[in-house]
Amino acid sequence: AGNGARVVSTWDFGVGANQAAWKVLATGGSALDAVEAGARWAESDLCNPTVGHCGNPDRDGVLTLDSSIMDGDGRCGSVAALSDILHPVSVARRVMEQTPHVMLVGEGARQFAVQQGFESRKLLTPEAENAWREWLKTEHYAPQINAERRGRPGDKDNHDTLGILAIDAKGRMAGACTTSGMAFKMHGRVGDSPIIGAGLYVDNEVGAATASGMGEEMIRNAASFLVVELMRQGRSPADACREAIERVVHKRPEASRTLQVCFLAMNRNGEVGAYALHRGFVYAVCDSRRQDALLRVGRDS
Ligand code: SD4
Repeated sequence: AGNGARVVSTWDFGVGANQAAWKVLATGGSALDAVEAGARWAESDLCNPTVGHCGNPDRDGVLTLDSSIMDGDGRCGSVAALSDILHPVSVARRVMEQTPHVMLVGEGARQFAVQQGFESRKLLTPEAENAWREWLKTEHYAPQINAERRGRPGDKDNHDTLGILAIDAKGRMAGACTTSGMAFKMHGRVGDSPIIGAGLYVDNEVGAATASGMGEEMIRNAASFLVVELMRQGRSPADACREAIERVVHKRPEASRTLQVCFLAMNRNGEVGAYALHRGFVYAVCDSRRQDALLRVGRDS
């Protein structure tokens, strides 16, 4: 399709997510269907210790998933601390479409998913359980900067979320975000990914933004909303992401030395930009010209 459709995703596994989304966009499908398809791909990816099925558990050994989805017309839905359901992004979409609410959490979210026909089953993989048992030996919780990713599987990076943004042939935008959150987080901890405005924000009139990295910093700064509002004021996607990073640093200069924060944005014209606090952030772009582009962004801290 030589249409103006485009999809962008965080991290190297974003290439696969984009390709799943592109199948929808290339045949004239909606941005909303595309981002859901891309996020579902990541959630079933058997090599990813930070999203969906193969995610690492919390410090109590429980795998809890966070996800959100947002349409450019302002509709949105999310789930947080959801257990035993393979596709949280699809549950988030049901929350958006089938309930008067935006967000369901924990056991209530799981019960809703089951009512909606999702299968409930234990998801923790043997690898994730081993990683957790290993972690229990020291119980040392120290999220680290995503230094250069070392390739997968076997990659030990503690945090990587799939954030995916799309614009379809009709110029409609949508986004989704899905993650198992920080490995070995406190039980009940919710990150930015399911919080509309923190890990994800989409507005057809302006553009869309998503975040990856230390979720607490995104929540503190309403960061994805901030990126979209900066674009509304006329910044390019890249400039908006850079300015949002500067805000994070300004608020917590000390913490910023050791935390990673990454933003990815696309405006309503399909222009893409990204920025990260530290080196190592990559993002994937897919449109009618290229389906597997992976771009690097970042700077030395
Ligand atoms: C979180 N933002 O739960 C997620 C984790 C992440 O790259 O994105 N890591 O805080």
